[in-house]
This record gives sequence, structure tokens and C-alpha cells, in this order.
Amino acid sequence: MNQQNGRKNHPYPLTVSLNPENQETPVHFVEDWITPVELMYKRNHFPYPSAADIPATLHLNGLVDHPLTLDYEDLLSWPSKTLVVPLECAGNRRTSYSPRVYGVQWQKGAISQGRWKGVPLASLLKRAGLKTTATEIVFSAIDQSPDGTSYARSLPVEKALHSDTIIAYELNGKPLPFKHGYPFRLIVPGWYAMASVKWLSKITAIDHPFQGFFQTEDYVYYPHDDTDEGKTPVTTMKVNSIIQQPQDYDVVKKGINKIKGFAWTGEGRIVKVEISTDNGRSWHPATLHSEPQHPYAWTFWEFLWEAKCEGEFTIMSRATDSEGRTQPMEPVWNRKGYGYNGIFKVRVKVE
Ligand SMILES: Nc1nc2c(c(=O)[nH]1)N[C@H]1C(S)=C(S)[C@@H](COP(=O)(O)O)O[C@H]1N2
Ligand SMILES: [Mo]
Repeated sequence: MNQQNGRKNHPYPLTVSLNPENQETPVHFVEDWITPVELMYKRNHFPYPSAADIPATLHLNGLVDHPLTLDYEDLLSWPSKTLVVPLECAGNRRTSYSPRVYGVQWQKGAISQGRWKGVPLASLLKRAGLKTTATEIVFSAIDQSPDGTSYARSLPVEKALHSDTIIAYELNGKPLPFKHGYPFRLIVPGWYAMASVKWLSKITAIDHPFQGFFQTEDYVYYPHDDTDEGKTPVTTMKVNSIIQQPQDYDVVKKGINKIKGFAWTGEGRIVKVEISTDNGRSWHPATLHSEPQHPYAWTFWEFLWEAKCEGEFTIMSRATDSEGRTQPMEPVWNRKGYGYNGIFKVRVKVE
């Protein structure tokens, strides 16, 4: 990554749609704990807000004793916390579902990992005097559709008060970039990234279930095509992994080949990644590299494979987390195509 400039084939994000701008991280190039900002995936429901609309202040109101209004400088004066957190779009790997589903056609790159610095939301809620009757906290942003629907999501009070749920104002050591939510962005470790609201302008404590579109219609698992029966909200990230090397349809040499990638989960940590090179008949543990000081960060893994004969092979990776969750061969289909975490596969030819 460091020699990126000056290289002929330097990585760049893959554009999935232009307006709103949706781009994938070139995940096979990600070798660091921190994804450089220029390679981070971007997911927007609406056109970017105009500069004039960028919120100058953040309001905290609703079921609190003392509503707060803070500007960027104010926030900098609060005790902060820095966390390495992956953001994964709930629609990541959606193109792997069969039958195919509507929505942004994400392949494997709607994930990136940043070093986020900000103020625990719990500190703000404490200062404001959150009332005990509050059950949810609503986060409203300024970006909106032409008909005036703006992006808003809620969290249950317990998750809002988690000490690692932060109002971020820096990413990778610099002020939050505009496209990632400047000046204020919620970061909710462990949850799919729809929860991490960008361009935050208002935080409101309420005592009933929030009914916004992105809460009750979108970001819901619908198990059936034709009815809404059995629907459940999208919340924590499922255990997942990708193979970065080799890539699909690569030609590799007979002998020892390094297989590598990373694995992540929204609950607990990654405890095992297994590799199969014989279509899932036998599985072998990969070596894991995690950073204990960054409990939310993904785990890099690698495995040395001795390719003994020529031919075509399918390589698979399967991660397991400390909650005992393992990637399935085929995840349960859902109408909007969220949470795809099937065992990752690449096909290679050995020559
Ligand atoms: N205000 C606002 N916040 C938002 C969104 C949005 O469209 N508007 N998209 C959400 C979704 S679905 C994802 S996956 C992440 C993407 O964050 P990124 O663009 O910084 O990678 O932001 C979340 N926060
Ligand atoms: Mo998303």
C-alpha cells in the first residue's frame, strides 16, 4: 500500500453507482489494520448533502432533563476514545444470494476498517440527564431524498449507552472526511453499518419504537418473497470471512501457495478460520493474526497449501466466532439480501 503512488496498477475503489455514490473497497489490496480513506467503501442512500447544509451543531433533546447543543470545538473538549472498527454494509455480498435480489449489487467489498476517534454517546446522554422512561435513541441526519425523507435510525437505549458507541469526529487521525459524515458521525461497533449514521444533526430520546423508513421497512430481514411474515430487524454483523489471495480464476503453481484473507464478526471475536481445498470435504486450521488491543478489528489469517497436482480447485474459508457462530455453506435467503455470510469460495487452476 505504501508504494501505491508511482505504481502502474494502484488500487482504486469500484464504483457500483454514481449518484448516489456507492463504491466498494478493493478488498484484496487491504493489507493493513486501517483501510486508507481513499480506498474505503462508500454507501449513500441520497446525494451528498450540500456544503451549506452541513450541520454546525449537534442537538441532543427529547426525554432528557437538559437538552444539549454542541459544535465541533465543544465535542473536542470532551474525554474521547479511539477504536479500530470495521464497517460492513448489511448488503455486502448480496450478489451471492440465489435467487438474486434487488438493491445495490455489492460483491465482497462493502467493508472497510478505520480508526475512529470520538466521544462516548453515554457521556453526552449522562450530561443531558437521560430520563428513565427513554427506550430508544433516534439519530437524524441531514442528507435527504427529493421528497424530503432524511436518513434516520434508532438504537435501543442499552446499545446507545454502550461505552464503545461513540460520536466520531476523526477518522484515521484526521478530521472526519466529508463523504464519511463530517462533522459528526455515530459509530456503533458490532452492528452492520446502517446504524453508523453520517452527518448527524440531532439525537432524540424517545419512549416508543421509532418508525422511520430505514428502521421499519429497510434493514429488515424478510424471510419470504411474498409476505412480511417472520420479519426481524438487521442488527449485529454475522461471522464472515474473505479470501484475498489467490483470487477467483487465478492460475497458481504446483507446490506451496499462500492462501490469505481476513475474518470478522459482530459478536465476540474470531476464534477459528478453516480452509478447504477439496470442495469442503476436509478442513484445516489457518494461522490467525489478531490485535488484542483492538477487540472489534478483523482478524487476518493465512494458510500454506501444498498443491500436489495440476487441475481445477475450489478453495473455501470458514470462520467461527467466540459465540460459537460459524459461516454456513448457504445462508438463509431474505428478500432484501442482507447479511450474506456464506463460506467464501475462489476457484483456481494449478499448473
Ligand atoms: N446520513 C447517512 N448515514 C448513513 C448512510 C446514509 O445514506 N446517510 N448510509 C448507511 C449505510 S447503509 C452504510 S453501509 C454506512 C456507509 O458508510 P461509509 O459511506 O462511510 O462507508 O453508512 C450508514 N450511514
Ligand atoms: Mo449499508
